[in-house]
Amino acid sequence: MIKGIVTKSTGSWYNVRIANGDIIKSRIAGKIKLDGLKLTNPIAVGDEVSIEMEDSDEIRGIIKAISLRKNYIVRQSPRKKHQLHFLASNVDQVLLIVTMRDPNLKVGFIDRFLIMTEPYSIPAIIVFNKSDIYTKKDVLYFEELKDIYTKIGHHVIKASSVTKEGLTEVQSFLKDKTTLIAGQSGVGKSTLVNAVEPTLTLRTEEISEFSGKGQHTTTFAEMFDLSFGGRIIDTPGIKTLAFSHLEVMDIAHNFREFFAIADQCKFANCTHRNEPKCAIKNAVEIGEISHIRYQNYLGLLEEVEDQNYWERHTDI
Ligand SMILES: Nc1nc2c(ncn2[C@@H]2O[C@H](COP(=O)(O)OP(=O)(O)OP(=O)(O)O)[C@@H](O)[C@H]2O)c(=O)[nH]1
Ligand SMILES: [Mg+2]
Ligand SMILES: [Zn+2]
Repeated sequence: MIKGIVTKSTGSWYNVRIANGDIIKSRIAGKIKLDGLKLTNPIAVGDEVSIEMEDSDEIRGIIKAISLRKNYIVRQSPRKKHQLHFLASNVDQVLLIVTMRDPNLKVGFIDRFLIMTEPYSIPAIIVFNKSDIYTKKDVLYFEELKDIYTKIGHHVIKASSVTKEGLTEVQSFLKDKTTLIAGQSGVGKSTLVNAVEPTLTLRTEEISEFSGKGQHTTTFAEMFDLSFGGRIIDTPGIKTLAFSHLEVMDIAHNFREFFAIADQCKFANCTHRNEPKCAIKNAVEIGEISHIRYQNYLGLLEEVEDQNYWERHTDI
């Protein structure tokens, strides 16, 4: 058996890079499950796998085993509600790319995304991209969001592949790390990667073609080496993030600044809504916790509860 790292996953076949740098196109033997969860793609980019070589012309490796993962990021499959979809595994950090315009930043998107990285405390660097097209109002809103996320321990960078603002900073974060690059479709993920790593030529949308609708240009997650050290995983754009596989407490535990003081709430199972003597509501009132984060939190709770309600009541 040979060990390698999965550099590309399409769900039906996988590229596995072995020690000498060769890429072996591989498939899975049998069924592989993750903690009993249903996955659309049981193997993630970033997985360390053991393969056996096979004598055939097209697909040449059979994945026999997956090494224990240090961490992983999963989301609900956009197509199959009851299945999960791997974004990547064994990453050091995530570069979450957003933009105020083209496409407009969806309210709550950042907080929804962070729900996926918090279970393993994967550091997130939030890049506000396309700063070259921000209006004065956008910049003010950016400053406000920057304060919110910096305060809870995330790095925030304003960047543009057009003016090159922030690119050196992005580069210094990427150096010697394995970084998942994620964000809504059309925010400029691939363009930014190409700009900080000139040896790469990831497919991007032409500026003139861009409709603001955010078509998917990158279709599969793929890992690339950086010439200055480190690796990145370019991923397809995220259209929507749903969380029907989660419970109310999963949301509460993954808002880090809420979790940090939740032991001061009167009730141990406080959901921080209408309960008396709630430390989180108090912190929101005195401005210690961001109002924006709190509103997004409430929205997520409602969504998770609605979904769970309908699931329980359609099964009977
Ligand atoms: N104004 C401006 N446009 C940009 C910038 N970066 C990228 N774009 C444009 O935004 C569009 C989308 O860029 P991509 O790099 O393909 O976006 P992506 O996030 O990789 O998209 P998907 O692969 O579909 O998820 C293209 O038209 C780019 O030219 C930027 O810094 N400023
Ligand atoms: Mg792309
Ligand atoms: Zn509370």
